[in-house]
Amino acid sequence: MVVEEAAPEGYAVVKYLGKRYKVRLAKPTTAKSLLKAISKNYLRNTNPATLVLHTEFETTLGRDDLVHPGWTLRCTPAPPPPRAEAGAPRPPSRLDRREPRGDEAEGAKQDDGGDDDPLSSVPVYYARRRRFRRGEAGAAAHFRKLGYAVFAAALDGAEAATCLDKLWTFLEKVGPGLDRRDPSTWADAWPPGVGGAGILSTFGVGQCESKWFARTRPRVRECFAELWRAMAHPRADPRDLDAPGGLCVSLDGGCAWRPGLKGQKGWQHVDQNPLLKPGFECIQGLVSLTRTSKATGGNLLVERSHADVFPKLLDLYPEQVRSRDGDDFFSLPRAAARRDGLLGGDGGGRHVVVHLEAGDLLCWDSRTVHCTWPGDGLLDEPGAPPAKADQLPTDRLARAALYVSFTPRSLVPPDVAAKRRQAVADGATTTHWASVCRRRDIVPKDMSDYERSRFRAQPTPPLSPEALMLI
Ligand SMILES: O=C(O)CCC(=O)C(=O)O
Repeated sequence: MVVEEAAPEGYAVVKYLGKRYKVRLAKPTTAKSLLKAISKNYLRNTNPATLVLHTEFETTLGRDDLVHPGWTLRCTPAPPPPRAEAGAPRPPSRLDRREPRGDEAEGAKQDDGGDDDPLSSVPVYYARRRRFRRGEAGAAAHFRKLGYAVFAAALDGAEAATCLDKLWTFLEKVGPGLDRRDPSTWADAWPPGVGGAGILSTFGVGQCESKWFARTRPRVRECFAELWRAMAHPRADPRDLDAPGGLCVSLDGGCAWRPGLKGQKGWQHVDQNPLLKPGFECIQGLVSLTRTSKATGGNLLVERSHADVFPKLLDLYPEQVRSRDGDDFFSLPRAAARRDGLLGGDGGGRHVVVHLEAGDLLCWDSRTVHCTWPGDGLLDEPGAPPAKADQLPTDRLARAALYVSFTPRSLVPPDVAAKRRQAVADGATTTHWASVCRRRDIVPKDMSDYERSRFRAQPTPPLSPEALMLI
């Protein structure tokens, strides 16, 4: 319900479910009297006890608070989700911007940083790096040296399009009222993301068809096998790399940035516990379903940080590391990391968002410092031709990516394997590790029953024999 204008003669024009109503309104008026006018005339069956206000943030509106034109109001409990104004993307809602919940986004910040945020103000470059073909020499050396490697077209164009289509199907099922063809429906029905970073880890995303489609594409698996072979982990059985079912896949989620929702900066982290796992242990990654640009941003990586930042974390921040209680997610303490010259200091690794085509696979060592990074403020690399000044799309996703990680089965303990089977049966989403089973279904704790009731968790679909072999 949007209060569009208050006419001088004391009427407000209210748009509700696509229809305009004229409501008698003393200007400005109280929420209570506006609601009374509306409910008396048009909304007899809604419960007027609570009003939720959507301006930049949502908040609970007291019944005597003043209502001004331009505010969007929602009654609770609501009938079908109200439609936003056509065309214009809405600013992120409180759900998008809430303080991060759960461990994965512990380092994510409420706002998108700025000059006062030590890790948001480091120079970040939009970088074109070699996109290796599978089997091409050099990918493993690049991975070893810089902490990551890009594989071109792990999904071909048709596969990437299918995957994106299935991701939309998932989003539409989770958020009733969301219609991929109508951007005006996207904002209100969008599932809440983690830490404002546009990361999906709730409502069954870890088991959705889109994810299983990507996981079962042979080229994705083969790229991981190639890196594991080169890294020669001492406890991994090399026979796993070629055997059917020899690699297990992570049950993590994905990332979808609709127009108006930009990923959060400033939460640089590693996904490997510096105390318990000091050496090479995990290759994580993402399949990009969209083409990135300097405008969209994407995944930020700190080059060489697996080798020159990660090994210092335990010595520099012993208390913080120990407080992780064995969890792999470790967010760099912002001010301290900058002060200690770990990030953005002289001689430190370059912060890059690497260019990806739709279907590309980006793999990184879990010790490599990384996070999401929106497009604003990305720099051209010194000496590189300036990147094209793209516009952010308004009618399609600015970014969609599915997280994926494969691990040799010999590194997955039997009790973890049993928990993973249960997680699949439960429709759960876990961390990026296939050899650990920590759930990450982060439904924000302060989500009201009403907010929660707007979304529909999806069960695990029937899985193919190829998919079952990866669990
Ligand atoms: O979306 C991204 O690229 C970053 C994701 C990330 O940092 C994570 O899931 O650990």
